[in-house]
Amino acid sequence: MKNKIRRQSCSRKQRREQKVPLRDAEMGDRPQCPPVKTAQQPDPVCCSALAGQPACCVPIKEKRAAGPTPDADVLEKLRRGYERLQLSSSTSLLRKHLTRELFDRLKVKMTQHGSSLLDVVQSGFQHYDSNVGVYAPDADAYSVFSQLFDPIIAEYHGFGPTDVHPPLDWGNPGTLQDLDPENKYIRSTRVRCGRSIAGYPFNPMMTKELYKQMEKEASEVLSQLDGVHAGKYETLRGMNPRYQKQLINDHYLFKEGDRFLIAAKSCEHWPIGRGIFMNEDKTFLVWVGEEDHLRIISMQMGGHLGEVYKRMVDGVNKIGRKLSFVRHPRLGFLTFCPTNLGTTVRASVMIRLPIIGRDMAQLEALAERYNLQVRGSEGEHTASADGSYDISNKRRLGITEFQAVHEMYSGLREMIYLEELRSQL
Ligand code: ADP
Ligand code: CIR
Repeated sequence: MKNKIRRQSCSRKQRREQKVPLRDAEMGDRPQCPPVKTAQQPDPVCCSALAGQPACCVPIKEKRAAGPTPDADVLEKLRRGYERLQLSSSTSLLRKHLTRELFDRLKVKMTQHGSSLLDVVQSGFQHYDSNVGVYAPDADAYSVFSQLFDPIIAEYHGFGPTDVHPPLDWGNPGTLQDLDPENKYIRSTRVRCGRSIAGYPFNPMMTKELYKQMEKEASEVLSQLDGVHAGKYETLRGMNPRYQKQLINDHYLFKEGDRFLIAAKSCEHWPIGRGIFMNEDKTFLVWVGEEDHLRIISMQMGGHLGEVYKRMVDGVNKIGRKLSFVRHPRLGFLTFCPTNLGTTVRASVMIRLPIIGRDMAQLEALAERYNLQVRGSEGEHTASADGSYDISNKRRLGITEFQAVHEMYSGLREMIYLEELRSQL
C-alpha cells in the first residue's frame, strides 16, 4: 500500500525566497501535495520523489490536517530552550506565561510568512534577564501565537484580550507645557513612535533585497520632507565609524549590538537597509531598519514636551501621507516588540533627580506609581553613567497617543514636585 503523505514545512530560506508571501496557514500558494489525480496525470507522483524539486511533503503513516509545521531541528531547539528556561531563574513574562500546556499547543504552529514559535521566543530563551522575552517576527504572529502574546500584552499594558485599541488621537500638543521651565532637572526631551511599512515582514523575515527596497522607499519619502522636518538621509553602509560613534554618543543614532535584538534575529544583514534621517538642527530624526522599519523621533534640549511632541506629530502625519503603515484592528500600530504596540509612543526626559533618584531601585518603585519606566542614560538595558535617567511612559496600548504622552507629563510633574519638596527639608 502506498504511504500516505502530509505536508512538511519548507526551510526558512525556501520560504523567504518565495516572491509571493504565503496567504494562509493552509499553504494556499504552495504546490498541491499530496497530488490530485487529473485527466492529464492519472497517477501523479509526490513532489518529494521528483529529482530536483524542493520537497514540500514527506511520507507519514497517518494523514494529518494540512498546514505547515516547523521542521525537526526547530522543534528540538524549542524543546531544549523550553527545558532550560524552566530550570532558570528568569523572571521574564515569557517564562511566566508560556506554560507546558501552551508550549505544546504552540510549538507546531507557523505563520503565513513561515515563522515558528522559536522566532517568537528565541530572545527570551537566550537571555534569561529579559523583561519580556518575545518579539513578533511578522504581523501574523500576533494572531497565530495570540495565546502567548495576549497575556504578556495584558500584563505589560493592562490591555485585556478582548480590549480594542482606540482610534488614533494626537490630541492638542499645545496643552503640554515646559516640564522644567527653570532648567533645573531636565537635560533633554524626546518623543518617538514606531511604524511598520505595509508590505514588508518584520526584521527576522527580512531578506537583503527587502531591506534595500524598504530603505529606498523610506529614504525617498523622507528626502521630500519640508519645513522644520527637511533634512538628509544617511545610510549606515560605509558610514565613517567615528562619525557613527559620535551620533550614538550624542543620543541621535541607535546603538549596535543589542543582545536582545541579535538573539531575536533582528540584526541580520547589518548594516544593509539601516540608516538615519536628520533635519538640520537634529531635532527631527527617523531611524530606518533598526528594531522597527521606522522610528520617528523628535528631540531637543530642555523640558518643553509640547514643542517636541508637536514636531513629531507633524512629521508622522507628513510621512503617513506617502507611506502606508500596518495597523491591526485590535492592537493598533504593529511593532516588532509587543511593548510598543498600539500608539507606539514613548515620551521621555533625560533627567537628574539628585534626591529621589539617589538609588535606581527606589526611583523605579516611585516611577511605577505613575506608570512610568526608568532606563539608564544610554538607552534601554543600560546603567546611568552620570546620575541622569531616561524616564518615560510605560503604557502605549489601549490608550490614545495623547493619553500616553499625558501620562508621562503628569507623572514627571509629580516626580519633580517631590524632588523639590524633599530638597526643602
Ligand atoms: P527607544 O526605544 O525609545 O528608541 P532606547 O532606550 O533604545 O529608546 O534609546 C535610544 C536612544 O535615545 C539612546 O541613546 C537614549 O539615551 C536616547 N534617549 C532617550 N530618551 C532621551 C531623551 N529624553 N533625551 C536624549 N536622549 C534620549
Ligand atoms: C526584554 O525582554 O527585556 C527585551 N526584549 C526588551 C523588551 C522591551 N522593553 C521593555 O520592556 N522595556
